[in-house]
Amino acid sequence: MSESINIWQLASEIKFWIAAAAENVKAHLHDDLQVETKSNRNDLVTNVDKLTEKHLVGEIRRAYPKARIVGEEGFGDQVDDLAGLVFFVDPIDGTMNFVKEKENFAIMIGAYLDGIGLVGVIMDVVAGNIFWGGPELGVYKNELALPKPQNLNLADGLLGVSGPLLRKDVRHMATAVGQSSGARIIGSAGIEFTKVLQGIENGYVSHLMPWDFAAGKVMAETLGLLVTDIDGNPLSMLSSKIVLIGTERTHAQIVALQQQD
Ligand code: 2AM
Ligand code: CA
Ligand code: CA
Ligand code: CA
Repeated sequence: MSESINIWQLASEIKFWIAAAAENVKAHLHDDLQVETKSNRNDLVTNVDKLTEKHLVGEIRRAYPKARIVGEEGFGDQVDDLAGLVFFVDPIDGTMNFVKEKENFAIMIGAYLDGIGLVGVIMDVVAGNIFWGGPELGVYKNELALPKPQNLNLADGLLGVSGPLLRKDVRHMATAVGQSSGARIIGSAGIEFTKVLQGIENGYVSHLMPWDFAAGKVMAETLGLLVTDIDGNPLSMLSSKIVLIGTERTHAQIVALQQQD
């Protein structure tokens, strides 16, 4: 299948699908939402999450009928291996923000071939910025190519974290925040990834599922950032982990904190 994939075309298609989905989500931003809880009261899904995933999955299936799809809300396939072309779809990343803030949420798709990232796209829906790229493309914010972020130390910049990790110094994250210039808790893995891609944050740590990190990982690695689990081990695209993304130095410093105990 690989010889038939044009990566620039694949990126354009994904961008087009996501931009159209974003317009639709924005049009319904202030509608009454049907909100349900999933694993706990902070883990939400709405009718817009489901409709958006259904729509994106339909577009992918039409263009790439042989590909398999891992979708957060269940409209994709049961995927137990990474052979061939696999799309990871997160229809609304930051559903709590979508419901409460009406901003700071993203639509994300990552495309992988035999487990290797080809293209990642993250759209910050309300800000209207689309981040896209991959190893053969470079990484862009809209039309602008992003440079490699400076290799800054933990002490010299902001650290994105998810709230639950700070409640009890889980995995020394409160300590890590104390060593940084400050914590940022945005509530959307996708938006946090875009901050690190732009060098606004030096790193980000959160317990994530593959659809939360698939798109961001492709772009981050393209820019020389490291994306692993919090102990520094490679991620699996088939399981959840506490994910650490960072500049080389920040990454090493957070991994070193884990080795203290
Ligand atoms: P989601 O909105 O697509 O569920 C919130 O801190 C960030 O973590 C969001 O990107 C959210 O994605 C993600 N996340 C992953 N697993 C989660 C869970 N069980 N509960 C809440 N957010 C989760
Ligand atoms: Ca969710
Ligand atoms: Ca998500
Ligand atoms: Ca989601």
